[in-house]
Amino acid sequence: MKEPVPRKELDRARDLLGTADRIVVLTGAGISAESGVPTFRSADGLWKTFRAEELATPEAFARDPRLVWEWYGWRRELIAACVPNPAHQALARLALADPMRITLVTQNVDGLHHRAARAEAGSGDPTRALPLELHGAIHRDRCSACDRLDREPVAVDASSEATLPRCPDCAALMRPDVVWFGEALDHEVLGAALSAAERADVCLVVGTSALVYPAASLPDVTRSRGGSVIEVNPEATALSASATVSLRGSAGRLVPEIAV
Ligand code: BV8
Ligand code: ZN
Repeated sequence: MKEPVPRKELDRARDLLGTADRIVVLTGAGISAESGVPTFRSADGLWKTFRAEELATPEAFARDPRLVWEWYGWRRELIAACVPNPAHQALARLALADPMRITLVTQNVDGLHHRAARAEAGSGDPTRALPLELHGAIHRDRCSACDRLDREPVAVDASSEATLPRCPDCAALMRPDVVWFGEALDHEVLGAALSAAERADVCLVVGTSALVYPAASLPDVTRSRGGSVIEVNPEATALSASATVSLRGSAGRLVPEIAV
């Protein structure tokens, strides 16, 4: 059984967040773990069973688009059965309560922050609680050649290369609208995330191993400008030693306690 987080550390994290004028939040796969979405690098992670570093690359897609689509089709179905957890909900409430103060940034492609924002906004406008998606969104397709986007793609039939989705405009293969290794992030999205990190008094980092760049550079940007870094993670990470407060626990339990 994990040690409970000392009350003093929780209070320190809550005070830092409560008194901050501007907060940037960076989430990774760990925030969705309690929703049932496998993470990448933990014991039962995606990267283990699917050699994902070979699959989440343009080279893999060029070499074997059917296998890559089979992996994404499996992940899409798995994610469709998952729901946001109290950590997503608490962050959505925080952002909706004071949108100018909070910028949500996620590495995740699962869309669970969007679903939490819409649920928490009810009949209100969820826009302010929608995260900057640094690595795209798994449920969208885009054309591998032109700029065609499909926001509501039909289920992919990855049984053969002939049944893979093709662009209605140029007939090239469609691909998941995610950023693969070796691909550049959308420069507007990354620019907005970096400037939020520069302006932030606090960077709250939830559920990331902090290994993937440039996403993992966000907390360093806040700290280099004199801001604080709060980490929520059941394990120590590359970030833990330099964090102002590193809370050793799960997102679903700790985020609703400190993001109030
Ligand atoms: C770029 C989308 C340049 C796809 C993803 C050497 C060779 C080649 C490249 C590089 C290299 N060195 C560095 C690079 C750059 C590379 C990189 O950083 N590689 C790493 C692995 C070293 N980065 C890139 O390639 C990026 N692009 O640099 O482009 C460029 C510039 C100009 C022009 C051309 C090119 C693109 C990176 C994006 C890759 N795409 N995803 C898909 O999802 O299929 S990354 C993938 O990893 C996911 O997005 C994921 O979010 C991300 C990071 O992983 P985490 O989220 O941290 O997940 P992880 O499993 O690792 O950790 C989970 C954590 O949660 C753990 O710490 C665990 O303890 C914790 N946890 C578990 N349970 C809980 C919990 N926490 C809280 N509560 C719980 N209950
Ligand atoms: Zn096209």
